Amino acid sequence: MSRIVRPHAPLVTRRALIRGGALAAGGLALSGCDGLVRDPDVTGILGKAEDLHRVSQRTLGGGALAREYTRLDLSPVFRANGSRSVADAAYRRQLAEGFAGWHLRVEGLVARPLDLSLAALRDLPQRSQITRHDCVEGWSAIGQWQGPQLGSVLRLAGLADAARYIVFHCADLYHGRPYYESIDLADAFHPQTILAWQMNGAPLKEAHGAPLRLRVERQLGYKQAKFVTRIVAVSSLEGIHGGKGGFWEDLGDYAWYAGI
Ligand SMILES: Nc1nc2c(c(=O)[nH]1)N[C@H]1C(S)=C(S)[C@@H](COP(=O)(O)O)O[C@H]1N2
Ligand SMILES: [Mo]
Repeated sequence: MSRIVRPHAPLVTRRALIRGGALAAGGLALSGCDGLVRDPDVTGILGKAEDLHRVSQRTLGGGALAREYTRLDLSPVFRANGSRSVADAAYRRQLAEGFAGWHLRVEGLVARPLDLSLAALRDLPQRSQITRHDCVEGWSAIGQWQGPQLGSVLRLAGLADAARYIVFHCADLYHGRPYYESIDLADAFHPQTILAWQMNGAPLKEAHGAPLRLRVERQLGYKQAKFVTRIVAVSSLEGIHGGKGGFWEDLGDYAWYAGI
């Protein structure tokens, strides 16, 4: 008697299921307007499945908003993860001074490089949102975030035509290496993508990324760069640290496009 023996199916994670579902649903839509949404520049750094995931989420969801919650939904405890403090001497001094002399640098492929104080960031039109943070390690928490939209800051600086990605450099070292992240322009100009200086109605605590962190609400926790000091518009992610666009992307082979 013979029988075909199949290898064990790989463990299916919740994310893989979601991704599979998005792909299956996206298949139809993709065939019609693939050329409109596919960005050839990005296919080099993304695996094919990851690129399809990004494209199908964009095709199906377009500028869809991440779900927003109410104050009643706020998590009583929002844990801090990754770097919870920053050793850098200049950062320690700025923290002690309430970040009075701190500046956010915006540079790269922009018409007007900027040095923005916290006061300047607070003076820009503000967006407040209550969203759920999902860490790839398997925990979630709902928090309120406030700050200017990243899009307003980028419009102030004036992006050059060649700009394709926005890179966020951070003040901390995690396991001895600089933390950084990057997103594409669709996420950079998404209405819920903000530079948050406030969490749950108070200035960010050090553990959560004081004085400024990224919130890019349609992606996983590791994309939410804390302690942001420098934002750079670039045409390619090549040559930036490991070249995969982020700390965990370089080190842990995490997906660059971490859509939820
Ligand atoms: N600069 C910096 N940003 C970071 C990290 C980090 O270690 N350093 N960790 C990331 C991860 S994995 C998560 S889940 C969130 C945690 O944010 P929280 O500390 O506010 O919960 O920050 C992200 N941003
Ligand atoms: Mo995370």
